[in-house]
Amino acid sequence: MIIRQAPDIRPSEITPEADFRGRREFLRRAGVAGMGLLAGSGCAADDKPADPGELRRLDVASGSPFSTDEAPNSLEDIMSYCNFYEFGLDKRDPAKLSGDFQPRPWSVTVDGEAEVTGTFDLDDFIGPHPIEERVYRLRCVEAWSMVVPWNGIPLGDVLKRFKPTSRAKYVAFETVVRPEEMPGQRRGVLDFPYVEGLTMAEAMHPLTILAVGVYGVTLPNQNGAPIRLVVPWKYGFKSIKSIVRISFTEKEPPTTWNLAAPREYGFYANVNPEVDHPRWSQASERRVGTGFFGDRQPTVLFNGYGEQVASLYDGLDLRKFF
Ligand SMILES: Nc1nc2c(c(=O)[nH]1)N[C@H]1C(S)=C(S)[C@@H](COP(=O)(O)O)O[C@H]1N2
Ligand SMILES: [Mo]
Repeated sequence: MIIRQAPDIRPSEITPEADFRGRREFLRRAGVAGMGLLAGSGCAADDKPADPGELRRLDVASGSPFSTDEAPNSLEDIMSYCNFYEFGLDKRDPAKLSGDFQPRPWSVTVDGEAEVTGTFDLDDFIGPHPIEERVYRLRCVEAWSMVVPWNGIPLGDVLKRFKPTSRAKYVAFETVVRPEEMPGQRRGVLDFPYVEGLTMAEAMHPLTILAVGVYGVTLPNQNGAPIRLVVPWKYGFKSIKSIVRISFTEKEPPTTWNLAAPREYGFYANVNPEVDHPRWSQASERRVGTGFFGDRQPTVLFNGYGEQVASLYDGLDLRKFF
């Protein structure tokens, strides 16, 4: 089992970015030196994020060649500025309204075109894989971005264990449905469950991970606890949160934002500064946590991961398959 039952730490005890480059030192001091994560958020008293509960420490191997050395956003930024419509539409809703969500115990069902299928406890599901740190850029289709030090496991390594058949051409993902714990699901702004999908080649690509933590602790509820996808060269909406089902399919699976607005959101959703959203430009992005409003910077094709992933799309018209 990889998620250690180390002494629980409260989010208010975490001093992540301060010691980001000295992980061991950070973990040693995490229980002692609190900088008041939530207190520092500048929220009014009636606007306080919910206590996201226990965040447990993870054993994480850092130093991945896939990590960017750009400055990561603070854990406070990452936890307080979220998209997770199951908890509401406002960026602050997931932090404020996810306190009742229970990310443990958790199980993931694997089905479809594979030799091994079934429902697995999360610890068994991720257990065989060492957790790696991957510091990735996250580019939302809404034209803001962050840098997030995820902790996770390569999706491809996990999928191989289930021996997909030759008919498996895509991988579909589904988020949990729990209207009692997820107030946004009681209001039907989107058709839930939230669903997403990747081609098999995208799913097997070494950049694609299942994240189970951030900054060396288990994922906060608002960031997709206990397990979410991270596909750094695609718009953030592909990185589906709180996954309960993974299905190997022969046909391209439906995806939530494509179903909601097919002209605005395609299946591929590769970050591309030259393919504008019908209602706004994708040429630049606002980096959350810089400057007063966030400094604008140019957006890069495939979110800067073109060297690794461009060959996946050889011969594909990126305007047509947006
Ligand atoms: N189930 C689910 N997954 C989701 C979303 C959502 O609303 N529901 N929002 C997506 C969008 S639009 C983005 S930008 C990222 C944001 O991840 P973060 O809030 O952890 O930064 O999550 C994605 N995954
Ligand atoms: Mo997004």
